[in-house]
Amino acid sequence: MKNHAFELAKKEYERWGIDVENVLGKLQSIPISIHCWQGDDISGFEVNKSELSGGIEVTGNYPGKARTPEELRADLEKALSLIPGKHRINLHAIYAETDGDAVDRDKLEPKHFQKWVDWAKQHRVGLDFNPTLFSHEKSADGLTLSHPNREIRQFWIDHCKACRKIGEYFGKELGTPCLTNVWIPDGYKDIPSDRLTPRKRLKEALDDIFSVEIGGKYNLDSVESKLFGIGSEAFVVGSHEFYLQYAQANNKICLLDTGHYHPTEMVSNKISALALFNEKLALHVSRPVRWDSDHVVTFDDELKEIALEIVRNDALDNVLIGLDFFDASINRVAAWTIGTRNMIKALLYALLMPHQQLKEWQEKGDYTKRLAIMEEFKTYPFGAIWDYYCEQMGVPVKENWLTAVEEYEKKILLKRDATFVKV
Ligand code: RNT
Ligand code: ZN
Repeated sequence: MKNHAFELAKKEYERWGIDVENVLGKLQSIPISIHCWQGDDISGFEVNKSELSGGIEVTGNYPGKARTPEELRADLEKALSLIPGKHRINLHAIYAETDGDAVDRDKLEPKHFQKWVDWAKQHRVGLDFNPTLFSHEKSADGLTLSHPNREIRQFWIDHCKACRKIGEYFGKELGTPCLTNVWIPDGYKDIPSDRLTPRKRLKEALDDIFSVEIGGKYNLDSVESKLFGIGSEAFVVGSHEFYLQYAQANNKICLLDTGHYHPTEMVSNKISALALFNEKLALHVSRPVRWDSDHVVTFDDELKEIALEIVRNDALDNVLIGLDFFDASINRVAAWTIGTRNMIKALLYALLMPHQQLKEWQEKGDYTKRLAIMEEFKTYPFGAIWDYYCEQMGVPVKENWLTAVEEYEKKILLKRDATFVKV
């Protein structure tokens, strides 16, 4: 049966020379790295679990949080069944499975992630990875790789080295390179009397971590900066300038988290600048609300602008798109579904634009036309193409995915927490 809304919409875009079928083919090939930690509020499965720390916060007590690897994987499967396309899952070191043994982070090995790899193979998803330098007694004072204490620093260096090997294992096993991303919480609550020394220590620690040759074929290394955290308001060791320079000088990938800049500073505006000097860059797409609050990604202007920058600069193969949000005040499977569908939607929106013409008008100085057409495209029948894409990919169209989440909540999630009464 013909989908009339789609056929009509397609004609509208074709008038501008946009090949909609081709766009949908392209969209299918863009993997989004979905962060596992939305499913359990960044708890992980360590035997000796510590409270969440590192200046990040998950708020809310919605029932149904995953408590075991099996639950987390089941929840991810549910979300993946509602998201069009083939994607990746982003793990943290605290999601290791150690069979009840307390294995400290510097001793982690690929075998502790074998179940994740088996699962990823079964579901044909790639894996990305992150060492966890928070929620641990050795990060209790807010310092890790820049810690003045040599032993503590060494512990975290060893952890990061172990994680790069795990990343390599993921890449080898799954046939797609793993992005292993280093983010540390290090910073000070109040004005430092010395900014240089901790930064020097961080630089040396990173040099040590990356001194182990782990080929780019299976493992890609990235570094993620931050502006401030809770308890590190005055100073963060791994600032944007620090990592931008570090990545540049050491051939590492710079990872930009959209919540890690000043409120009016936009990551969308940084992509082209970085793309000129780096073969690859990585993103943690998030949504800061007044601070680095990690709200679920919505289909807002900045998300669209990020997607536009990636698409119009032909950088789909160079930008590794990952998500980073955690909201415990809503259904967690819905959070994944909403945020990831929005990221894909934004890419589709960006792919359905007459970029060539728009660029030409700018070059000619015809800013009237540039603005007029960019504005008109905002109300082009993009929704009909999105619905058709979902249908073709075998996932629920429009808000129908919500019914599946509600059923899953009733049947599975609410049973996890028998004490919760929904009002
Ligand atoms: C924290 C960073 C970091 C974490 C995850 C859990 O501000 O954004 O990426 O959110 O590693
Ligand atoms: Zn992040």
